[in-house]
Amino acid sequence: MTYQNNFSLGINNAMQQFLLFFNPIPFGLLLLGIGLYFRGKLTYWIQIIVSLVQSIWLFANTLYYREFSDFLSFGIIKSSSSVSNNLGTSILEIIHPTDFLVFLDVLILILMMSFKVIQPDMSTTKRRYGAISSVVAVVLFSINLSLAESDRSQLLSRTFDNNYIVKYLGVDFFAGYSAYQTHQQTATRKNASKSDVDKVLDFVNKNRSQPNVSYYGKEKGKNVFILHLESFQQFMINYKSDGEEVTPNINRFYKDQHTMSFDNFFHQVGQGKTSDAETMLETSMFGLPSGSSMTSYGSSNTYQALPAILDQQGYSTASMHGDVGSFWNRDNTYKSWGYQYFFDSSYYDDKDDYSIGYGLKDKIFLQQSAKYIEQLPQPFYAKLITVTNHYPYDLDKQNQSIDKTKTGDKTVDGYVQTSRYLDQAFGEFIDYLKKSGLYDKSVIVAYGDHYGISDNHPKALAKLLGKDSLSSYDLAMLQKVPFMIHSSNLSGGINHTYGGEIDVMPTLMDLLGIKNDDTIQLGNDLLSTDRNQTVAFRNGDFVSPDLSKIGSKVYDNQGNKVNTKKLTQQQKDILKEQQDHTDKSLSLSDKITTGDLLRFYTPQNFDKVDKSQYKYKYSDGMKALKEAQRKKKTSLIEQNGGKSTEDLYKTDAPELKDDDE
Ligand code: GP9
Ligand code: MN
Repeated sequence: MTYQNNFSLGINNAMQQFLLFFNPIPFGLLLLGIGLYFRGKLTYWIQIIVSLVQSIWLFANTLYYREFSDFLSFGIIKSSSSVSNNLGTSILEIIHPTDFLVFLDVLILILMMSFKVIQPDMSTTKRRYGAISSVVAVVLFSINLSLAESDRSQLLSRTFDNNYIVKYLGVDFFAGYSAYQTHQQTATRKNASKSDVDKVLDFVNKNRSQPNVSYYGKEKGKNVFILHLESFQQFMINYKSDGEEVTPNINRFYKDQHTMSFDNFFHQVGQGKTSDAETMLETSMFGLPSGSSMTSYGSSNTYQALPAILDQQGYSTASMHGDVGSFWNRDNTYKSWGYQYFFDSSYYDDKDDYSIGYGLKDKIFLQQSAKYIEQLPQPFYAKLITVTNHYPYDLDKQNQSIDKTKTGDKTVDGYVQTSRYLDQAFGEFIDYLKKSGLYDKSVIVAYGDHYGISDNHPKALAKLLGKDSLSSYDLAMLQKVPFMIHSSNLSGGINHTYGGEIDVMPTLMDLLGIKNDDTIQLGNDLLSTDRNQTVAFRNGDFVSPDLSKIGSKVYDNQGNKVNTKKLTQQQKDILKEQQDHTDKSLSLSDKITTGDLLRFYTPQNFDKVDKSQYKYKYSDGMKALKEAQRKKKTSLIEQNGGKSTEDLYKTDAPELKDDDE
């Protein structure tokens, strides 16, 4: 019942339906059978405890799935210290009373035992029953596994999607599998060697596209802003709610004559959500099939990340975010990526009503960021991560300026309100950049990190889009997020190339004129003319300008299902090549990450990052910033004759108005 009601596993045929019913049995038998190795009452209590543990596992997965559309892996549990302190904010909103029904069996069994409705039969619990049930369990599991493989080959060797594993083999198997994987992590790193890099280089060099001569180096030496727009989807661009434009400022930026906007740009995140987006943007590597690459490997791995590369080109580099530094293990990962500064929530004034959900409200966060931006010696690379437009899309009354939508789905209806708020904050920030002069001295990149409304709300989403229903193809197209590059010397327009987050780093490096012909990156420059336009999703699906593969189905670019048997040989070859490209990109990315392969390879002109040189504690960061300004007198404040530009920043944040009075 939990499978059917709480997870969307994409059941396509009778076999899958059958396996969904069947797969709890082998493991149920195996685990409950443990009790049969014991005698008397103990048998029953062991079985009750086994039931309880399974119920807890199912319960935890139900809650986790509701927010992340995925299962709880041991990778995530292992990293929970950095996630848990924030997850609490929305957990109560996730729980449904019916979720507790998974404990019903345990409760009934305990009552029956306590009131002696069940009388343990001391004479018949023979040990061989334990052995028999174990053997039967193994046999049933073998049947399960071979039926699964016949329906979906390479199920376990590819494992791009945890949903597949649960659909075919069950949540219990998934638990064991994921525990095993975590244990393997340690071993994988040990087993990796220099020769593994050759295969990677082979692929990467073939995939590398030629930079476009009309763009290469065009933005050399300019400041770079990365504006990370939380959960902001492409469909919000020019979207009207009840006739009212929701995000006028972002829309204006999108259409600006100096903005290159991409309308076939996809997020490619997995379970790591924001952290996956950051990983792709700044390392051109994918996140992991499960868990977050930043939390699992960010502290220990070797990287050749964008901040480090720019640092070595004379840039100041900073990430700013109104949440605690430990979230997604940023405080460690950023050191490996070579960020000189990480202005986390400890750098920002926080009063009672300044924060909501995961951190500082965007208007307050961006306004306070100005005082750090103006101190960075130019050129700088500054990433600002917003967060108010985050599930569950709550916003206090005083900040609401548009009505909720009326789909009836609580998770969905606040989305336009927080998007509007994000838009206003964005507008205020852009105004400041204009007034302070930074606007013309900077490349401003703005992008949405991932979906806001997950595939689990198809009905509400369809209503928002004015459609009757949404197909799998429609849902895949809804994974588009805005990607915009603004600079006063660029001529803007809408670029239709297919690409995604993995492609941002090579694009920026080419624009900035940084040699990029021997690095290990899995994306390619969005402005190149000879680029591969197959966009890999983290689950192994892909989309492209022609054919797309979603789930087990192939679609044309109008969203019609394609009968692959009727394709021409040439089309079949292309399709296969696209699947290979997708599989290879993902699996090589995983090999690089899990084997920490970059420790064996350093591109020319790149100095290995020394993590120990970075300290992000407030006092250390401020000391370093002071020192940097003394050495290099190119910060905005310096150019402004030592006078702060903070008063140029205008915000209508109601929380700050109260302060003045
Ligand atoms: C928290 C924020 C949210 O710091 O970046 O991350 P997400 O839940 O979107 O992955
Ligand atoms: Mn996010």
